[in-house]
Order: sequence, then C-alpha cells, then structure tokens
Amino acid sequence: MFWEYGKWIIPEGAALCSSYSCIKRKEKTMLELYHGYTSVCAQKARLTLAEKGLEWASHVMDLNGDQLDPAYLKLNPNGVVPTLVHNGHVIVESTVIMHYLDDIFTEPPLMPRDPLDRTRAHLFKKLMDEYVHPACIVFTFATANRAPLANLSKEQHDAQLAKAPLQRQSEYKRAAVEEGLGSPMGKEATKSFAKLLKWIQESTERGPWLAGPEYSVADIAATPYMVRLEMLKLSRMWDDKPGVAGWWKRIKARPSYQTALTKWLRSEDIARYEKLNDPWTEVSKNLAAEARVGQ
Ligand SMILES: N[C@@H](CCC(=O)N[C@@H](CS)C(=O)NCC(=O)O)C(=O)O
Repeated sequence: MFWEYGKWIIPEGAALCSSYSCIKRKEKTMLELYHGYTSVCAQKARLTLAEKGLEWASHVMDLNGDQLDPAYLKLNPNGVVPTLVHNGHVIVESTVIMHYLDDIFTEPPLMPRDPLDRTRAHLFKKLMDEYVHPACIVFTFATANRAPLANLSKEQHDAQLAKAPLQRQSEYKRAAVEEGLGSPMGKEATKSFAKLLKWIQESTERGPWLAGPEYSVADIAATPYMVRLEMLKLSRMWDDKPGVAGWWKRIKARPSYQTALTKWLRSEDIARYEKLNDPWTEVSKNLAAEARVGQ
C-alpha cells in the first residue's frame, strides 16, 4: 500500500545506523516514516528512531493538503503525521509509535524500570497529548501560521478546516487564527505550556532527566514542544527556571537532537518563524493574569 503512495526521499544522514546491532537488525527490518519537517509529533518519532540508532526511509509530507490524500488516509485515517510503517504494519499516533519502537528495538531502553519513574513518564506523555499538543496548535496558528492563512478568504479557510478528520484540532486552529493569543483559548494554551515548564523544573530538582535517572520517552515527548516555544521566540518563558535551562542544554547536547531535529529544519521554515511578530507581550500578559489567579 505504501509503495503505491510513496515518494522516496532519503535525506543525507537521515538516521544513520550507529551500532553493529543496528546493522544486523537493518537486514531484517524495514522502517518507513511519513512525517513533516517541523511537525512536533513527527519530531517525537524521529527522536525515538535516532535514540535507537535505527535506519529508516523518509516520506516527507508538505501538510498542505497531502495529508488528506485518500491513499494517505488509508494509512492514517486521522489525516495527520506521523505514520510509521514497519515491515508492512502501520502504526499511528506519535506516543504509540514511541512505545512500539521501544518494544521492538529494546536497546537502549526508553522506559524507566522503576514503577514510580514509569508513572512519571506516563504522566508526561498524557500532559503532552491532552494539553500541550492542543496548546501548541493554538500558539502556532495564532502566530506563525496566521499570516499564510490570511491570504485565504474565510470561506476558503473554513472549507479547508472542514475537510480535516480531526475536527477538534480544526476548532483550535480556527479559534487561534480568528481570536489570537489573548483569547480564552490563548490563555488556556499559555497555562498548559506553563504547567509543562513547571513539571520540567520540578523533575530536574530530582535528577537530570524527566522520569528517573535515565533519558526516557518523557524527555522525547517534551522536546518538540520546547523547540516550538524557542522557534516562537518564547524561551523567555523559562528565564526564571534554571532547572529547565539546564535540562534543555542536556537535550540539545544529545546527538539525536542534531539527527532528528536540526537536520530537518529548512531555511524557509527558520525564516518563517524569524519573521514573526514577538508574541511575548501577549503571552506574558496571560502568564501575569494566571499568576494573579494563583495568589
Ligand atoms: N495525536 C496525534 C496528533 C498528530 C498531529 O496533530 N500531527 C500534526 C503535526 S504535529 C499534523 O499532521 N497536522 C496536519 C493537520 O492538522 O492537518 C499524534 O500524536 O500523532
């Protein structure tokens, strides 16, 4: 099925195998990933592949309508990335993909062993999937994706959103574009990101990584959302959190950060984010309002 759809793009250096066991595995296994350059969920899958030293074939989607192509919807009925295909088995949902890869390719393990650390890892993933991902859609569509959409009429934009299988995501996008960061949804999104930063800070008071003594799926799950905050010029959100800054430095020093994130950032994406009006004024207002409620 994926061959019919497929356009094969294997960028230079994409997830090079780094170990002998990987080279041996490579003979038996075939991994393909449908993903987007800046997609946060795809970044989770790429980070997992990189941490495992796995080689994979890349299908880059432009996410400008190709995610709704009937052939792709057969693979991923939600019309989103990432989608992993492993020896013909189709796996969707970034969190499920992380676990699938961890179950099949057991070294290095990405789930902590200790039950309490495992619980922490699960809680981080839930925070990302249930709160931070919607918040990320709101932040991105209220800022970086707002200008490109301004060229469409309201009817064209509504028609585009109506086609998406995940209508809840469409609602976040619509509200963000129409109402901006000062809206109730913008405030809620700020709160979710603030919660993520608080959790990271508290975790680093226990140790270097988010769920136990070793790097884990919790660190992977959080990383793309930090990348997004940074691209949106919002790293000031953790100016008062030295633990977050230290953890972020450790994350960026890992080879997987280069392989799975930096290498996939195109100059046009960097330029699109660099052109942004600074969203800090609105976000800091939301943060201050939230702090007053908390007093
Ligand atoms: N829960 C899904 C969410 C996937 C998702 O929202 N992917 C975004 C990119 S991060 C996407 O493909 N968006 C395309 C669209 O909304 O049309 C997962 O974790 O895999």
